[in-house]
Amino acid sequence: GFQALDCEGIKAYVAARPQLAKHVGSPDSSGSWQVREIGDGNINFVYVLEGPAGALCVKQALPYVRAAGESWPLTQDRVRIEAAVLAEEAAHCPQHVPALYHFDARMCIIAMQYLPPPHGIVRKGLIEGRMYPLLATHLARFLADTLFHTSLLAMPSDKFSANVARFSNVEMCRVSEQLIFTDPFFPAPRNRHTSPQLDADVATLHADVAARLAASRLKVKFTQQRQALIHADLHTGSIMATEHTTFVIDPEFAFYGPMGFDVGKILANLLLMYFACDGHATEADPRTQQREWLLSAVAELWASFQRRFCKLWRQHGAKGDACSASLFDTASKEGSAAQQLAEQLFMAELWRDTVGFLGIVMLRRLVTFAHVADMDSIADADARAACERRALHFARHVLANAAGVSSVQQLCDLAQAAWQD
Ligand code: SR1
Ligand code: MG
Repeated sequence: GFQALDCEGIKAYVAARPQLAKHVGSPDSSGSWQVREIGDGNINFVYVLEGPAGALCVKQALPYVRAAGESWPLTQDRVRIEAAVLAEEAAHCPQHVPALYHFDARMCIIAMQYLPPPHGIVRKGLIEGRMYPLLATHLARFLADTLFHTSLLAMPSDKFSANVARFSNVEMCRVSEQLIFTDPFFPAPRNRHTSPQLDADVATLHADVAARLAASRLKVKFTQQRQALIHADLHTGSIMATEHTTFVIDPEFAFYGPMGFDVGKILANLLLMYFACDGHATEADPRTQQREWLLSAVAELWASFQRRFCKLWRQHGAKGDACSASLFDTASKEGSAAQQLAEQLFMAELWRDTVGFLGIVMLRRLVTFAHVADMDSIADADARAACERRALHFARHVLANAAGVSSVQQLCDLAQAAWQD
């Protein structure tokens, strides 16, 4: 049966499996291996093993939420999902996904490629003031490649339906439905906001009919729309990067859902950091450059994603082996114009979803369970409250008025105006 392992247990587990041990060293050398638990997320325990031959990352899912303890049970099937999704993502975008070496359903363990320093969690890097020149381009590529290739645009409907069933992740989705779409509008038991200065703002949110209506529309979309295999937790804590490389990790929430949720979630997290920048400013580094870079990353990510996705659509359509992808023969002038129209309509709807999702995702990180360190780590309480309030008002505005935010430039202008408030 299942057994929760500690550092020594993980070492013995790996040493007993030659195919895993080879990444670290010979089992005989296991006495000299270093093992440490490095998980800083809300859900799992993550270990790094280092030995004479190299290093390995091992993740174990316990039957509860790490950040809440045993009072909050959580399906361990999330490990199966994570293993299957890592493999699926790697089939479409291997350069941005860590290699999966091992999956053990009984012990709820996966082992994967260790990403050595200077790789680090992007959220931490951003809080320290780092910028990642290739992050937006890489994430756009990851999103376009994984979302396009797992959608109906790229495969026939029988294969698509089988995928939807294979990646069913009902219990993890219910966590997101509750925390993201419902709890922001009620004094839910697990809710908290860090700064008491926000008491009145939170009370206003609980009575905000327009924001709640927008959130319920998005909740329906999140629950019903089977558009592509989405990562579903694509925040800056789910990304490891250097200046040159980017890896997306932790797809345990993945399922067939709306593409806009992935795009919106990552944009939301870049914008949360944008609003947090002032709270981390020092005389030596006023964070002006980082703030500007974050907005340019938001704009670049969307533009680059759109380009890449439409390019894949055209390339795939030209092969003529899919269903909706081959609606138009782009070799002809008429077909090409029709395809362009199809792309515009598709992207207009996706953009509206993206804006709404980014609004609700920002809100929940400020007022429900599981915050972001970008805000929570701001030491000065008044500075933190000011950052949080600007983010909250911006998020509420774009959530309730998503249809009126017609371009990524307008989104960035709104963010800048909210920051200047
Ligand atoms: C109980 S889970 C809370 C949050 O942690 C994960 O990283 C997801 O973002 C989830 O919403
Ligand atoms: Mg995670």
